[in-house]
Amino acid sequence: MKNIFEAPFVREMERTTANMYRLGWDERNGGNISYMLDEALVGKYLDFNTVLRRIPTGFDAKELAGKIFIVTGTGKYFKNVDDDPETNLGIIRISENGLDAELLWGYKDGGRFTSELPSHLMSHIARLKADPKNRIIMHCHPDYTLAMTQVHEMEEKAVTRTLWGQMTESIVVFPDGVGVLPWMVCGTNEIGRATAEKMKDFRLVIWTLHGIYGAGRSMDEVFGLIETVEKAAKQYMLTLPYDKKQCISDEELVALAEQFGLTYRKDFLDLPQA
Ligand code: 2HA
Ligand code: ZN
Repeated sequence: MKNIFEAPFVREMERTTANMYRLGWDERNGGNISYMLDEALVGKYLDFNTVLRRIPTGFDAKELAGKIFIVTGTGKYFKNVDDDPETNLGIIRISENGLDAELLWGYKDGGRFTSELPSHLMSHIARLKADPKNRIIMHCHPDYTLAMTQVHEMEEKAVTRTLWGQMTESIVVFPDGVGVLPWMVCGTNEIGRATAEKMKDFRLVIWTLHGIYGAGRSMDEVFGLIETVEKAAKQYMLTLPYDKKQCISDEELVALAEQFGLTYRKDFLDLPQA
């Protein structure tokens, strides 16, 4: 067996959580990541016959039966993952009946996966239908995105249009736009179902007065999505007190979309009917 502490997926979780903490996206125990792993790769590091504990998932995750995830722990701080991955992370396999997570490694202090696991697993199910190569769900609390949810109308066409209008990269990076949920109690199956419903159409879902969810094939993709939304929200919030002279117009967004060959949410723009 190879050394699990040198596994690329453990290193990726360490690096990513450290970067997110450094950017201020994950205060205290804020944020969580789940990353669906390749079984053959995990098999080089762990013995699948050794199940350390069984932990109820809290809902029926049968659609993911047998799938293996590395997941941040509940109550754990992103700033500590790099120093002690075996306590702050866990590797789980969804049981055949979908009701349990079989712990294969980690949560060394008796801990368990993030309280947001239902939102994560339901989002994985939704994203895998939209993109079979999806692997990662990431949640965090970036400052300007969060601030924007206090002052902006929280409707997805309006939020997406504002973010696209702030800077050129926005529509290029998230041409599919952002989904929006109203404030809801977190950690519940209800917010999980609502998030997953949005994930059918969006890789990004903003939770009003809470944070953001991102989905993608790789850490770079998801991190980059959230980073770009946060940067656009920062432009919006930094310029909010001033008399704004311009933002990118609908016609200019169309020109960008054509230049980059984007499949984008045309219904989020107000263009004259052709
Ligand atoms: O894990 O961010 O939404 C802490 C949270 C809950
Ligand atoms: Zn949160």
